[in-house]
Amino acid sequence: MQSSTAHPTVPHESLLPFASWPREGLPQGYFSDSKDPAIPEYYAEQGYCVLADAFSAEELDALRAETLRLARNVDGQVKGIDPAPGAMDDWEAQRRVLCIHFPHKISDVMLEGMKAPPVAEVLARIISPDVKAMQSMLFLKASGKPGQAWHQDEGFIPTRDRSLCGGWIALDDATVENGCLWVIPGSHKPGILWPREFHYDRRFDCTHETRGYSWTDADSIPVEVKAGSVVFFNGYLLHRSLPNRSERGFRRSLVNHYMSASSLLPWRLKEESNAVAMADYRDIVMVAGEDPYDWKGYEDIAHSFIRPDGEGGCVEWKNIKADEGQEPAGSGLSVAPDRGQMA
Ligand SMILES: O=C(O)CCC(=O)C(=O)O
Ligand SMILES: [Fe+2]
Repeated sequence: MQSSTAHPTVPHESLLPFASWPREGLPQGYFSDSKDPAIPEYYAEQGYCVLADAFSAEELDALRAETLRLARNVDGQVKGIDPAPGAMDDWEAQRRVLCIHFPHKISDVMLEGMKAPPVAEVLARIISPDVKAMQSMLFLKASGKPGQAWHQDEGFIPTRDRSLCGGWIALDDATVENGCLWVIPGSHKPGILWPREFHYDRRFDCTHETRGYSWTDADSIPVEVKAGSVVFFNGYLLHRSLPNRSERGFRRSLVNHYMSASSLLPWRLKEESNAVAMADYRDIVMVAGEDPYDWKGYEDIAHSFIRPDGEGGCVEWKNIKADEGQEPAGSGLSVAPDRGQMA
């Protein structure tokens, strides 16, 4: 497998933050200009790319301040946590939340982040001129919080043309130590969705893990990025993140999911609906170009909620009552909460 790091033989876990980067400039696959002509080919071949310095210091400050406001849940719009009492300090208020889903539905600041011009520009070049967004996640991931096991986002959010793309905006420097994204370059290419199963690995949250592909963890690379960078990754690319092992801090990131606006989106179907072929989730935000389906109008479906972080065990861990760490045969039959939205 091709690696984009300068020293692929050194175990990444033992390196200081950014130590695997070249002495001068950026690693392969990282671009500082959203118009760089090499971006589309790199993304098509490797399944990911990074735009450095996409957000200014002021924009990052605004996104972090809004992250704090949402984590405090001042107006009670985030399901799953109580509004933070006045006496609770900012660290504790943010530490209690691993990830807020759909922040763009309750925050104009997050909505603007989703539509940021440098992000839209890259998307229009790697997906299609017409781009829509349907989902967002705001990770806070304080020290000690888990990562998310190997998965492919199209297994959660199905496009019809394989155009799904994550836009992972780093609000803090993301490093191996604090739980940056890891990817298996090129794993999007077969266009296969491998099976996803329940796991017993406490390094990860309760979301199911993808298995059955031929790569190993040794083929994966960490995508360390500076705050303000955006990691773009294909919906079929195998990716994961490890726990935040830093002493005291957050690994905050706003992740938005985008796709071509010319594909229907058969996502979050109502149970009574069997008509998959024409199903089209319309709680979307246009980010670039035109919406060929604007005649359908738009809907307000998604609500903001927090992701279970596995503290106290996942639903399956409680149901199966196996010994700690022992994965029983036949696991993976039960269903994780909200699994259609975890991406
Ligand atoms: O940042 C993470 O921990 C996981 C993010 C992820 O899987 C995604 O953004 O699709
Ligand atoms: Fe993901």
